[in-house]
Parts: sequence; C-alpha cells; structure tokens
Amino acid sequence: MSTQTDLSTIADFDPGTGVSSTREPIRRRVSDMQAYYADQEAAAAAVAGGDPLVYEYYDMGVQSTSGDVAYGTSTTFPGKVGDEYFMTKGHYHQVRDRAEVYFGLKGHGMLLLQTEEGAFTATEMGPGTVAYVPPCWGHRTVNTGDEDFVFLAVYPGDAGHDYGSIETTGFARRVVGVDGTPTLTDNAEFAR
Ligand code: M6P
Ligand code: ZN
Repeated sequence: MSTQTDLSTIADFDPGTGVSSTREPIRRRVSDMQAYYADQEAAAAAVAGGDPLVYEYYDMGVQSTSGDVAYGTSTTFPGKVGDEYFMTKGHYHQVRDRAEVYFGLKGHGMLLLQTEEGAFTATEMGPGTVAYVPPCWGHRTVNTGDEDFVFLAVYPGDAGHDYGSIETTGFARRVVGVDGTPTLTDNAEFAR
C-alpha cells in the first residue's frame, strides 16, 4: 500500500517550547474570540490595549485521512480577560467519535471536557501529563499558570474541528481566578 503523505513535509518541533521552525502557526488574539469571554468590557479593553495573543497552534501538516494520525503543538500564553484565564476556543470533532490524546510539555493548565448530553469534567495538566479526550467529548484548554502552557495533541487525521457548537452553547464551566486560585464556576450563559 502506498501513502500520499510526503514525509519531507512532516514537521518536527522543539519539545521544550512546542515551536516548529518549519510551520506557520495559527494564532488567536482576544479579538478573534471576544464573545467567548464572560466579561465583555474587559475583552473590549484588552483588544483596545494591544489585543494580546491568547494562543497559537502548530499543525504539523499530516494529511486528513482516517488512516493518518494528525498531531500538533499548542501554546496558550499566560493572562486573563477580566478574571477569566486565557483559553482556546474549544471544539468538538466534526467526526464526533474521533478521540484525542494530549501530552503536557510545559507550564500548567486545565483541560475542560463536556458532552452534548450535559456531562462535564475537568483535568489538570502539567509537564508529562497524559490526558485523554474520549470520542464525542468537546474539549478546551486553559492556561492557569504564569508561564506558557504547552502540550502536544494527537488525533485521527479525519477528525476535523467543529467550532460552531461551542460558539453557540459555550462551555458549562468557566475557569476564573478567585484570590489567585484557578476555580471552576458555572457559566451563566451556558445553553445546551
Ligand atoms: C489542540 C488540538 C488542536 C486544536 C488546538 C487549538 O492543540 O486540540 O486540534 O486546534 O488545540 O484549539 P482550538 O482548535 O479549540 O482553537
Ligand atoms: Zn480536538
């Protein structure tokens, strides 16, 4: 059997920083996801005050077939919008039953997981943590520390990203700082 993947295009990355010297990352600033945050005034102020980078993601360029294994590194920078920690948009997989594995490389964060039926769970991540996103669970990561939070993500090539559902419903919980401690709180706007 032959593969159409050109091995010379498969990128490597620095396991300390997640950065790949041969790939361009996707970058998300506060303005790219303003409505995702609870405090709209703080989000507008962050955009006006320089629009900080929230996270970047290097997709290592594997083709998107069911037989391929896609992988990439994600860095969420430290920071908050209001009292809510910087986070990824979060997504379900377009092909819902595709799972994912995260491997923590640097810094500290939280992986939020939820199903469309209303289940929710969260797990803490740090260097060396292996976290599993089971089939059909939506997932978002949050930087709860004061340094870059970096992890490797591995998932089936045909999984795809469905952002629409999370954009519409949000996540059941938000991660906010309470007296300096990352704390899960109910998301008042959550609708499922
Ligand atoms: C992880 C993986 C990627 C994802 C990235 C950014 O590295 O799950 O597939 O693209 O985080 O998260 P999001 O796509 O939700 O913005
Ligand atoms: Zn995913």
